[in-house]
Amino acid sequence: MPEYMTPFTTMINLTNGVIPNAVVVQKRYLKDMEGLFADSRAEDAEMINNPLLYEVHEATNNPMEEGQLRYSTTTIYPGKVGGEYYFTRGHYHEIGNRAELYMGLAGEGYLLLMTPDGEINVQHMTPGAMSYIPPFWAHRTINIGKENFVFFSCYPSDAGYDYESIVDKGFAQIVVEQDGKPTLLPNPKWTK
Ligand code: PAN
Ligand code: ZN
Repeated sequence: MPEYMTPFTTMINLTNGVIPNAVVVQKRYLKDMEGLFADSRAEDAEMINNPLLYEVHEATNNPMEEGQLRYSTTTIYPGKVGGEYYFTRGHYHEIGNRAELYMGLAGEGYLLLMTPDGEINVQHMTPGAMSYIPPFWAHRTINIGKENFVFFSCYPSDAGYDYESIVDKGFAQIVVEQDGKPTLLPNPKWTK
């Protein structure tokens, strides 16, 4: 006989991403992102202010076992470091074949995806956009607007996070403001 978990419902504020009874709220400041922005001088200069770039509200602590799901919201604040829009650290899933679903709730962002070979894919996310992250793609979200960019994520509980590969190599492309528009450029720090 399986042990039956009790079903439950979580309330989510669809405009600001707040989950009132979140089990974990993570706040990521610039100092948590050291070395990730392409313009190191701009990053160093901004470190004095150490702005809050984004926060994650985790709705559950469902068991980290195959078959279970977890879900969360992420709010990325508007801002730039050396012309590069604020983004999440980005990761591969530790168990590489685990997929994920994102849904845009407020504001405007890019979902930047990359295979281990450095192939890049970009999805434009606005409220209602449902973006699928297939297995094995690294993923990072970027606020390309002037308002908070808020999205919902749902992922297998056992997916895990591989941040180290991104810290070591970065993403092959960056998103910077050029002529007032978000523009993809090769990342000068990228190493294959
Ligand atoms: C998301 C991310 C969240 C924050 O829930 O964890 O948006 O991004 P980083 O984890 O890269 O800092 C997700 O993709 N979970 O698997
Ligand atoms: Zn993920």
